Amino acid sequence: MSELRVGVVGVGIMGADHAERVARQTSGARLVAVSDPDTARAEALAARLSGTAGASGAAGFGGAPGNGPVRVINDPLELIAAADVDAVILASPGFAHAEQLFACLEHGKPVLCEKPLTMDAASALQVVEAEHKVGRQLIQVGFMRRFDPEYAELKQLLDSGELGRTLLLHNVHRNQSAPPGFRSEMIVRDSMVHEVDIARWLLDAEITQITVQAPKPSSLVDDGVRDPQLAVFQLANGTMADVEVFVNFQVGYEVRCEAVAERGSATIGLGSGVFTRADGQWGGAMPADFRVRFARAYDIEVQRWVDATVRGEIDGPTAWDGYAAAAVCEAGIESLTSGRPVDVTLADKDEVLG
Ligand code: ISE
Repeated sequence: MSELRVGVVGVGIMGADHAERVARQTSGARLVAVSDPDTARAEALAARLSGTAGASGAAGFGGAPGNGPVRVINDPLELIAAADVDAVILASPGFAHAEQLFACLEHGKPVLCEKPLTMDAASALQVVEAEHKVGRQLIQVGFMRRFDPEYAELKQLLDSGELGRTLLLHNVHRNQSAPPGFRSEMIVRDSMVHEVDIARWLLDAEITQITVQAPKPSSLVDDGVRDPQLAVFQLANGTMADVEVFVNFQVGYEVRCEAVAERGSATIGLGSGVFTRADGQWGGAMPADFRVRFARAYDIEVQRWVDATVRGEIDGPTAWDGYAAAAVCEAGIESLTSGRPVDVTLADKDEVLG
């Protein structure tokens, strides 16, 4: 396969960002098709990205050749089945993922699926089982933080054992504002899910129990929305993590993680760029959203997904990771309602994948 022909399903904020990334700066790949229920949006994007010249010399990449034409295919299932689409990026809303993932598996199409994998643990497990039947890993889940250079360095440091055994994580996840209609359970399933994956990855164990509680809500959020939220995870190896998620923080986008180990702690996300000290104040700029803060992570994620797909592999979070996160979030939403800890019971991995 000389050049991976990629189709993007769903070209809202994240899908459009990925489409642009593939068309302009991912080497070894080209954007051939996009699909979105908002056809005008899809048409406009296709027109903008058709024939894009490669940004040669873009940081970290060898540049891409001219992109060529991008067509709009209204039906996402038709895009997935199309003979000239080798691989798919799914950036549609989570509720559409299950059907589209099954279609990718049916047509043997490698897929980078934005989180959440699906809306609940049962359907996520069905996806894991269906992929296992295909006999090849075709699904990679878009937990892009694993590709962020700061998180990757933190993981390396913790795995090196230099600080002794890792005991716990403190996480902060703040968005400037959430889109209209972003409900309490979406804060768990669409935002906190990143910390669910990060905790499993950094602490190297499954989450066995989750508690989600909420203080009085910000007066700036819609009635009934519980924002911010505080969660505590217990992991199978005895480690723990806490998370504050506040998706209407107003100020800007901020993601921090402090790992506490036996002989020290390490913190990431303190803000890069220029820090100033002036007029009795210190500080720097905050990015407005995740596309800016995690731009490099998304670039690396998509480039590595393309390279692995060409080799017939995946290189990142698996369908199992997506399932485990879905199961934790389902329990988290239950806990948010009851205020009590909820146990997470996963299927037996060896039995499912053995
Ligand atoms: C969004 O969907 C993301 O994936 C961002 O990384 C996250 O910070 C945000 O809270 C989500 O809504």
